[in-house]
Amino acid sequence: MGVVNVTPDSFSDGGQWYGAAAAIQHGLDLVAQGADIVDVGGESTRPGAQRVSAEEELRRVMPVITELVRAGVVVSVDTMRAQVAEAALEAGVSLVNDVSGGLADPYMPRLVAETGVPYVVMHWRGHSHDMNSRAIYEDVVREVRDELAKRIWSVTAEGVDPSLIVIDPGLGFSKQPDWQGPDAHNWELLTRLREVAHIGGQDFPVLVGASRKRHLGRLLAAPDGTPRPFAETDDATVAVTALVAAEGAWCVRVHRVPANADAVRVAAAWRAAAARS
Ligand code: PMM
Repeated sequence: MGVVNVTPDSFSDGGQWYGAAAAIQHGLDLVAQGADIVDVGGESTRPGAQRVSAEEELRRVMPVITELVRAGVVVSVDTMRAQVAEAALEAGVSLVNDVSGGLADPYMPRLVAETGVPYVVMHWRGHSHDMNSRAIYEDVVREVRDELAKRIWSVTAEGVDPSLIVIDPGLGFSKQPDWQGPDAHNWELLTRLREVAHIGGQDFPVLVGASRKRHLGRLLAAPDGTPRPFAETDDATVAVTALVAAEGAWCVRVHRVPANADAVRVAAAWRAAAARS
């Protein structure tokens, strides 16, 4: 899954694809580079971000979604708002990626249920403006899994087909970016994805959004502790992609597609060979 953030302020690529024409071209480029899905979002979720209005979100994403769908691209909409998801679905998106897992907008699960599209339910503890204050866990894997289980029960009670749910541990969302010590939340989740995804006796498909996140910049910090800038963490993202794809992740959400697409193919060959032996 390649990312098109139509925002002026996203964490990793804010402003680069803010204009519709640039965003559309970028989406087409991502597909040419090997993306199976293009994820279009109009609201930044970087830590500390304030919300934009639904009107502004629609203004940003709709021209891009409409054009990419027209070009035959499989598009997902990255939104927490049912109003935006509904317009995007009418325009032909194939998947709803809701980082709040149905918590931000009570109308979202019913809409998804009615349209019968795959639904990415991410682990989320609240909006970005103060999400870091919620990054407190005794056992991050157990708590993320339990909170995802509650979301799954809740959205299936609203009619969402469980076979269309994809779960996401929500890397960087109310998670500390440390790479060692008791608060290495993202790394613990990454290394125990199978446990996170085993809910109610079922193994849910998993989407991983590690690309350019702060835990990579922290890991690769300079000797004086300055984090590596996010645009220089793409190689580390590829390493994570190879590892989680080999573990069976369903999808990785990435900003730079080519090397990640190669890593996914390596992992697929790896898994196939392992299954034969
Ligand atoms: N991360 C961001 C935005 N949308 N969606 C899913 N499902 N998972 C994620 O981890 C995720 C997401 C924020 O990243 P960006 O602003 O760098 O694109």
